[in-house]
Amino acid sequence: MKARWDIFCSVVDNYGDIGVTWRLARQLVVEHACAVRLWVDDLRAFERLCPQIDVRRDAQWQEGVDVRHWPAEWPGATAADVVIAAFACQLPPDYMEAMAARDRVPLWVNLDYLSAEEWVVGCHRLPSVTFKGVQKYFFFPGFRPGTGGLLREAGLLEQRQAFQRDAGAQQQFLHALGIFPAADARLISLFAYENAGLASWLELLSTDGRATHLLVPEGRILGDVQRWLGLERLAAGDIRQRGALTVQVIAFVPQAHYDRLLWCCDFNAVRGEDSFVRAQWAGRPLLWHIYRQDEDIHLDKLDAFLELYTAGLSPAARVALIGLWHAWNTDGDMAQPWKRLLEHWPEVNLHAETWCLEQGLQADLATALVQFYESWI
Ligand code: TRH
Repeated sequence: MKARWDIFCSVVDNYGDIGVTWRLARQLVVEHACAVRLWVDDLRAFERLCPQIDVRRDAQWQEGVDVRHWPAEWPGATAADVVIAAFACQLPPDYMEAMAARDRVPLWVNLDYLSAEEWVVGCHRLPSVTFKGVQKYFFFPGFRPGTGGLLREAGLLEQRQAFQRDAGAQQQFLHALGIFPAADARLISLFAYENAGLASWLELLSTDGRATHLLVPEGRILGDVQRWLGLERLAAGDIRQRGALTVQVIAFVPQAHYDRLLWCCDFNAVRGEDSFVRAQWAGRPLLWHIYRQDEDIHLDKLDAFLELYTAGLSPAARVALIGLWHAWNTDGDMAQPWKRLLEHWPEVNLHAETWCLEQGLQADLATALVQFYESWI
């Protein structure tokens, strides 16, 4: 009998909640033969990442996953063997009653936010609250040994490396998206929240000795791009040139295509959680726009990651990379930090691949969850 898993996803904002849970659900089905229902409260957000989603349907199969629209009422709910509440979302009370009513209570897991902080190791897999005899556990993704690891599909790094070795495949992929960068241009993707520091970076890129082709998926940073270009409106398909800089707005692409886009680029600006991890699997230098939290606590999270990520760099490259990431996350001036990073480009480039391969040695998150369940039963 296949183990039955229920994953609950409440879309708080943006796309990270659904991005992570959809990826996890597919991997559990494909690689671990689990029967997975994915309960999502916002199918429109889901549709952006997975255009096959029919937003009018309450139940549908997508890539082997039983996708359900989270209903308002849960009469006659049946609970699965493993219940994942993603990012501390509240389970429906009737569903919790169904968990408690099972002959064998389910494994109840809170899949937490990703953090490189040290305390995560101590809290990973610890018991949390109980409900009528059903125990909930913390499960922390992470970069350090002793955490739940990162989402990484089997063979992902090999696929990525093969794609990056194949110039023809990359060109074909980019052309299909309407992207035709000049042969010597630096290709950069830009997925970020609003950022007042963007103008200083674009200004510098436009006066640079080397051409840059900047790909901007439609989203929150677009307002800053428009302002810098002095335009009222930008939309997918628009291309504008300022000096050495070509800015191209592209439509939001399905999740698998976004991976390939990251693999094609020389440098990826990413945000939140899932794109941040995918940029690391791309093995290319990256810039993280971390999700802002009250009292700037996100900056501790940023520094915790930087400490780990830059440990293998020379002191000068380390200072350059940290300087750039700090500037980006404090709406600071990007011109000088970018110039400094370029001085260390070969080292930073090589390091991105080394870091990726090192992280790839750890068990991936889906496997770690399955192992947790197996040891729990
Ligand atoms: O969208 P994000 O900012 O998401 C999250 C949420 O805000 C969440 O509430 C918060 O807690 C978390 O950040 C820290 O960034 P993220 O996590 O990178 O999610 C974006 C998803 O969208 C990711 O799965 C990649 C996908 N994507 C595409 O599929 N196509 C695209 O064209 C792009 C740009 C992204």
